[in-house]
Amino acid sequence: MPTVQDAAVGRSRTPTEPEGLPRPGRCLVMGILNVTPDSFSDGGVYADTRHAIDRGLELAAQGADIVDVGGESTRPGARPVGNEEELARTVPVVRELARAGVWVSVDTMHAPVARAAVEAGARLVNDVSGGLADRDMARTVAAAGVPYVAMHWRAHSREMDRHAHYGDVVADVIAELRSRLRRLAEEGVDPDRIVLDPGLGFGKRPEHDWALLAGLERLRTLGHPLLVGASRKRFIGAALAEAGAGEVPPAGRDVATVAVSALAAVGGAFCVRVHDVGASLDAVRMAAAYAESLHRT
Ligand code: PMM
Repeated sequence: MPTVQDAAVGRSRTPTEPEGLPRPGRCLVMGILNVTPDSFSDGGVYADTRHAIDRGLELAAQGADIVDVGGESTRPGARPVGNEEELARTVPVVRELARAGVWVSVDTMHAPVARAAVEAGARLVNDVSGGLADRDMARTVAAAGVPYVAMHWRAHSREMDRHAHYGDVVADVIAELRSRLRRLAEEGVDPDRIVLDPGLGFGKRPEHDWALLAGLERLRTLGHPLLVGASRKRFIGAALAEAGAGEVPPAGRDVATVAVSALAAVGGAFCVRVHDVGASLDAVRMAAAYAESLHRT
């Protein structure tokens, strides 16, 4: 992989695997566990602790490299829940899964939740705001020394659709992520532990999501591993409808998601975040075999 110049830290970097994460030699699969009553595709399904723990164990048994535990919905228009509620939803689940040997990440924008989850055994912090929603997040992650997913984000869910305006969306997302990287480095986050995410569906219309998916190679010039969160999202539903499949609700988009997982892995994604782990795991395995044979020819 070519070495690229990372403007955030002013030194050469190769976009390889970050420290502190599993290394299976293929794109990682992160299983989604939303402990929420209102997430867009699985809200309410795993809202109680016991049920959520069982689902997390099931995701791990299906082969998830990481199980991503979230306690606050980020669906368009969603209302914030407050730290107490988010802590109560996530920490017991994180603790039990970590105790069972599962590699757990916590999906939160809030530093107190990230801190408590890491104390309970989470090994990764997944922040859809890339540190913009809580000014203590960067310092918290730096102190915890865990890998950090910084997603491209412009505004909270209730207003993000108003911010879906771009020139060249790939160039704009690269510029905004680069400025995030600079700030995160200034606040002490180890660049070798930062994973970037273009933030599909967050302040983006379907055409933006497709452009970002097709632009992974350009995004990789940032010099960091990329996480892609496409699972069941609106742009997949829009493409299905456009292609004549009719209105497909989120829970019916898993097969299409698997295809997108393969595309993302072939495009060089480091990790895909999905609801249906088993099928995407096979997809990224096929992508690895394909990439391997491309290298040989
Ligand atoms: N999408 C959602 C939640 N968390 N985290 C990352 N890093 N990337 C994403 O694209 C992302 C995320 C929203 O989807 P969900 O409600 O199905 O979890």
